[in-house]
Amino acid sequence: MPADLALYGYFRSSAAFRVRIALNLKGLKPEMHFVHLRKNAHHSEAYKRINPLQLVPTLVSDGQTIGQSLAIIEYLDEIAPQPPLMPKDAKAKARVREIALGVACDIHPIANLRVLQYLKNKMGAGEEALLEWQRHWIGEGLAALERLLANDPATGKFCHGDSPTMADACLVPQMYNAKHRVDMNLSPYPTLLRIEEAAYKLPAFVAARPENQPDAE
Ligand SMILES: N[C@@H](CCC(=O)N[C@@H](CS)C(=O)NCC(=O)O)C(=O)O
Repeated sequence: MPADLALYGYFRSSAAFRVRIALNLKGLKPEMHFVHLRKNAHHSEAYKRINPLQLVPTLVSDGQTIGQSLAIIEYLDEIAPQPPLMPKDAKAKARVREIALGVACDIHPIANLRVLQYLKNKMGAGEEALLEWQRHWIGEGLAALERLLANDPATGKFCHGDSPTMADACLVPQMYNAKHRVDMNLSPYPTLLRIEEAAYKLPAFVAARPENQPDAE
């Protein structure tokens, strides 16, 4: 267990939401630093030194900075193995990563703040077009995940088996964004909704929600 742990995040960030879920499941309480994305705090010189990519979250563990939510979650799983968020079996681990990356690589980046700002400021997209963009790409991604999970016997109460893994830590924040940020109808994704419901029965997922953070506005 590291002597000190700090998390740089933002209440609305779904990548930080993933890490908060993992920390809560493991009972870890890092020192929290809030990076106000809407006020461009992630572009400050000070934060650029902490995370050259200028994105949240960043974990600092005994002086080492770690960016990328999935790298952080796998790191946490190694330093605090209980409860495990990654299966041991190679095929199972690949499946958990496949689902997690389905969110983190194929859905989330296309609707990220900087992409939306570019579409708005450089391409002249209006509010309706921005919403349409997000709903389209999130819908494509969730439909793919629904197909992946629906008829696979490896899917249990959660994305993989009956306990939460890194896959659930990615799926639940993406569902939150779809529902609360862009007001999507999620009924075409019954398996995903069922998993989300199971997740929110656990306090670790509830406590990680944006509105439950100290910097929530
Ligand atoms: N792949 C990164 C993505 C991190 C990311 O995109 N974070 C968003 C918040 S959810 C951010 O910092 N956005 C700032 C921006 O787009 O300017 C991860 O998984 O940590």
